[in-house]
Amino acid sequence: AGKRLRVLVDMDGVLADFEGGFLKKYRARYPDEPFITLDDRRGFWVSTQYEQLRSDLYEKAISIWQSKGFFIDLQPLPGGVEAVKEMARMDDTDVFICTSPIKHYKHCPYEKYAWVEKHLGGDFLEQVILTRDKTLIAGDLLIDDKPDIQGVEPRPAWEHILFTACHNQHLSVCPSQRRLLSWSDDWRAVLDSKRQ
Ligand code: DGP
Repeated sequence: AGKRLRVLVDMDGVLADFEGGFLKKYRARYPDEPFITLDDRRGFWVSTQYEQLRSDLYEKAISIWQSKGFFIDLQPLPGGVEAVKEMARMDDTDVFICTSPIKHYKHCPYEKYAWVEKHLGGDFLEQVILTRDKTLIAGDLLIDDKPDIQGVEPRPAWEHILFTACHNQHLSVCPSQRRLLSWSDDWRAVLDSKRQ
């Protein structure tokens, strides 16, 4: 009998449409300011690219995800909720949602739990891990759209599967790094490749 497989799934950019939600609310709040289309997004940090566009847009970008309602209003990315529910039903498989809250804690942590309850159900709240350091969390796989995941643990237990997002789609990552292009990609094969 093989051991159980533990899958860590990121939230923003993997299950929840952070980039789309940001752009929509930014344009609604600042209709006269320049913006970056999703096609033109480069780099993980939204605020960094807006700062490069014009320095005062840094604070305006941050104001969007610090606002009440930002995280709970994020739309699910296609197929993500269904994939995670299917993983949770698989034999010998444990799935956790592993997400880093922003440091402006007034709304974000609460709304992340509320989002999970709304889209995955109350039972799934057991599976939520909020951490600013994902290297400390032991798992077989971490499905995440951030290209460089670092923390205090130099040798994390997981293999990072880079989930394709607007900001990382043009990045050439090292050949050993595996990608999931979307939830239509063969995530079941990725899980199977880690089973013993
Ligand atoms: P995670 O996807 O779990 O690694 O969490 C990263 C969070 O940071 C997520 O909520 C998206 C958010 N984020 C994106 N761009 C920026 C940025 O420029 N500054 C900050 N503070 N957070 C950002």
